[in-house]
Amino acid sequence: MEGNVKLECVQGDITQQDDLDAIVNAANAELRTGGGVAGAIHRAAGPELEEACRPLAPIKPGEAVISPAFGLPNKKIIHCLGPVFNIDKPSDELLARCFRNALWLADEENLVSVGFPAISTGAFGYPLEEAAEVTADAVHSVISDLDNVTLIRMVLFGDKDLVAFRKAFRMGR
Ligand code: AR6
Repeated sequence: MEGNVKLECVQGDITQQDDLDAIVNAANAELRTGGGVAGAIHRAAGPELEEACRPLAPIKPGEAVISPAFGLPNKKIIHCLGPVFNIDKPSDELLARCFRNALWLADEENLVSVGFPAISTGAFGYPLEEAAEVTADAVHSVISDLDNVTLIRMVLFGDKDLVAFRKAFRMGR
């Protein structure tokens, strides 16, 4: 717990977080289906999602926009564009902005629980440990601003990702 906010790091699939109000998509600028997290979210949500996202695109690195969740069990999907590591610069600030903007947006929308994948650590090439540190700092930096969000869950796909994020969030194992 940090104030009124519970922080969790779990291993799992971001499309299987039935108890969360919102999940975050590691999107592409055009908010199209794509691969990785984005592909999994769009497949699970159905084709209406791409349709609903069209007027919201394009987005810039660090930006966050929100849509309905359609076939997913959550209320909303928050789409963030992470930086391509060392191409979109400063990569650490742009990655931090994703987490801060997504949490502020969730809070404004009265959402109480939000799940994040490890944005930018797949196709966008951000080294895992560094991304985990930037993420943990960014999350901690906005917690005191949040009035509605009371649960933030990092949903890590692999073993190594879980270890790196638990370490960065000082959770031990
Ligand atoms: N649940 C949780 N984490 C996942 C899942 C899942 N279902 N699938 C993959 N991961 P990526 P990026 C992990 O590439 O680096 C897309 O094609 C994965 O192991 O999805 O921000 C978009 O269209 C990795 O650790 O996101 C964009 O073009 C992390 O999620 C681009 O990739 C992020 O991997 C975005 O790249």
